[in-house]
Amino acid sequence: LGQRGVVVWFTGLSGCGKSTVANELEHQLNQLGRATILLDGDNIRHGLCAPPSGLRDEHGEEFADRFGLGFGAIDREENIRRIGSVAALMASAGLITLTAFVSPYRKDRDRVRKIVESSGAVGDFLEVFVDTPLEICEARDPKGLYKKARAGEIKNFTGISDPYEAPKQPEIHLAGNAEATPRQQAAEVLAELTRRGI
Ligand code: GGZ
Repeated sequence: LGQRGVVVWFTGLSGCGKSTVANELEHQLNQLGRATILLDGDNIRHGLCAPPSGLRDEHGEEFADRFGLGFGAIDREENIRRIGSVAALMASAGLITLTAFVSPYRKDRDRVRKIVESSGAVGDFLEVFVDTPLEICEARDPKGLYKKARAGEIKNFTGISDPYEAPKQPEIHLAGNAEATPRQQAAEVLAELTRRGI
């Protein structure tokens, strides 16, 4: 393919805009003729990591109980481990691999970084912190999840009843505010990729 693999790892609260910015960045890269893949909740939590439904094992237990991932710390760790390993595979095939997950735990993100950076065949890992303040994310509340979390209807909700460990030295820090458009934020990431020769 003649292109170096890279993982661009977006992290931030629910509603911070990471999926929107990642989609916009993918569009900008495609316009430049670059091959990309975007991993997000739609194709991972609802795809690869979704529990099989209706299937029962030899004891009559639903497989969902064994394979489904929730939002406790261990389940999030496993979610990120699987995504990291798929992302590393994609990047090793030369794709610019974009991921958009809350990924609230520093050690889980750092583990993916190690996998990507330590394998010469994979390439670079760029952590993009979409640092939109909680108040803005909560005001947007596109799926009504914050409202439910405040009402106690969703447990372990990041930012409300579960921690978010902000990156200490992200390669790119998007200080989100109401003014910055997703297109501008994506352009900021694109400029950094260009600067690094990717
Ligand atoms: C955080 C949750 C939760 C809890 C459901 N905490 O805005 P969204 O809806 O589309 O993004 C959130 C998504 C988080 O899934 P991830 O796979 O990105 O999480 S992690 O990286 O931590 O494994 C939100 C929705 O799922 N959601 N419950 N309790 N977000």
